[in-house]
Amino acid sequence: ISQAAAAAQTMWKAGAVLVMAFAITVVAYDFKERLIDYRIRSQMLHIAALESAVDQLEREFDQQNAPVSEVDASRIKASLERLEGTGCSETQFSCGGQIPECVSNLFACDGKKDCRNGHDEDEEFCSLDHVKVGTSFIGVYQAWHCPQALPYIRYYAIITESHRDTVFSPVTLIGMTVVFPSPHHDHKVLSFRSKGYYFSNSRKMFTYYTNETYDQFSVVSLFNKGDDNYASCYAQLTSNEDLCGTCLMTRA
Ligand SMILES: [Ca+2]
Repeated sequence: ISQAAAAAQTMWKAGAVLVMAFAITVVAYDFKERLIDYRIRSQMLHIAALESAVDQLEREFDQQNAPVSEVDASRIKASLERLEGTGCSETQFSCGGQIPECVSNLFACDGKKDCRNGHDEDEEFCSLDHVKVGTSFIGVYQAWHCPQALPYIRYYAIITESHRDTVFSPVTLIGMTVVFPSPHHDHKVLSFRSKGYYFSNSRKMFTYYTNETYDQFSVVSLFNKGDDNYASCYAQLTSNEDLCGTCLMTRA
């Protein structure tokens, strides 16, 4: 009986080993399948990224072959000036021209020509067309934090108030309403009003926002692309100037 029992036990063990070997083979096969599947998908993504990069290059090439427009020319000039510097300090306005000349920022766009070439009162530079009531912008904002990181959101901003300061004429007081879709994908639209200033002498706009959940923050928009239609901007906490995110605005 004991011999028969021992033989049964051996057979049972052999059976168990066979079942385990089969299970291991199935798992290994499944793993291999998944690995191949993963590799195929990552290759597809890689190919898609390459295709998109080629498309981008083709677009850039086409743009380079197109004649340079007046807008492109003034943008290039503005970015060159930013890169080269003007030779004037932060608190000074550069008159441009062949002979470098700087006047105080306070004298730019104050209604009286202070530069020899009168550039500090240039109609184009001192224009308030982009901050007049009713002007609207479409923006794209990406939050890094304050209070949390968010993917790109599109927003719509409209100037609701605009008053040139009677004493300090380079400053215009601004009211703005900003509308954007709720980041929680609940199809709600959020809007808030802000107040701020536009400084003609530096073409910078500061708008201040208060949110119940975190500190007051401000958005600094720079019309530094050589025209009134585009501004690069960033949001920061007003208290410590901690950078919250960056944005781009285009006149709608
Ligand atoms: Ca002036």
